[in-house]
Amino acid sequence: MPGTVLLTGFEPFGGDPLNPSWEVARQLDGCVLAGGQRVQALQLPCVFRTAWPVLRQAIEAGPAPDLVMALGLAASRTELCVERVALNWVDARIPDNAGEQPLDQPILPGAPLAWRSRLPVKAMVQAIQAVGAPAAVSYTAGTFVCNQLLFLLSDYLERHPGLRGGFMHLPPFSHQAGEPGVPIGLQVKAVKAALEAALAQQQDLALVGGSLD
Ligand code: PCA
Repeated sequence: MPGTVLLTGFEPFGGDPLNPSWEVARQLDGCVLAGGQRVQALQLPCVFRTAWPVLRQAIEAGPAPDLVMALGLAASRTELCVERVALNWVDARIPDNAGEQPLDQPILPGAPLAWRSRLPVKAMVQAIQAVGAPAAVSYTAGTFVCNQLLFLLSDYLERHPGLRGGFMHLPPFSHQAGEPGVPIGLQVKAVKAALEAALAQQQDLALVGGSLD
């Protein structure tokens, strides 16, 4: 029986009035996907100490979701980025929303340096491109709250093999043609397509998607 997709977005941070990741998640709340799964949106605090505990509590609150997908803003990117790797490292360039700014330290001492996403990231990129939005596989989720969330989620998934999950970074919204970024309506469509691809495919596609630099 189709279940739910837990879709998270972050609250605004760094002085911005809104965070596209939450705006997109919020618009998809309650939406029923092609496979019958219902999207449940959840806002996460942009706080190192609490983001993962809030998500973990939501994962464990009811029947296990079919998919956990976390979204975050990457202000400098021009494409929707499906993250392949989570690094066991934090190095905050700005304080989080609780004023904490951890520098150069492992997230989980003793854990592997990185976890890889087991989602079909290239199939997800292809699905996003098919709705007309720019997309790429990304091999770094940064060293701030998003990467930490993805690392702790990935570490949890390693110990809960029945559960699937991952992370996507979104570019800023563009409001008019020619402005950098991607319009909100297209981002909503693209994330929905990526969720459907992740649910439909267990194995990734053997497509070119790496980078030389
Ligand atoms: N982006 C930040 C944290 C919250 C968000 O939306 C990041 O990339 O770490």
